[in-house]
Amino acid sequence: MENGVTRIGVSLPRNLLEEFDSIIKTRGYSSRSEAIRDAIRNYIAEYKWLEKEEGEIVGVITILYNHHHKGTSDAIISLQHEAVDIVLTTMHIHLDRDNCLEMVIVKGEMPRIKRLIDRITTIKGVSNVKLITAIRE
Ligand code: NI
Repeated sequence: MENGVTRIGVSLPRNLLEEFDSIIKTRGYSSRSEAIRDAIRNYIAEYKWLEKEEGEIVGVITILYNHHHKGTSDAIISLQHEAVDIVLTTMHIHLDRDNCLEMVIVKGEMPRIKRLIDRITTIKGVSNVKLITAIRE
């Protein structure tokens, strides 16, 4: 068990919190704090997994973003141009009026792919970035 408890205050967009609350209600969490603790543990586990991966991999980076947000799609495209040696191809799907899903197929050394993911993740307007690595024999 974790020792000690620290209280933190977090500012969140209202719609993000409403969505979170609706999901945790469906999943039966007794408190918002418990759900947030679980979400943070998952975030840490995912990051640690990403850190452990090494060597050359083939994978798909999925990027969800709001295309109304000024500069977001330009920034995503620029990063792909900078990493042209590891980006094999890109598929862009206009999900609805606001959101785009971009799937970038990458092949290269994990540290470079991680760096690309970190940079995409911090672009304003990007709401979700995931890496799916293909299993190779
Ligand atoms: Ni689009």
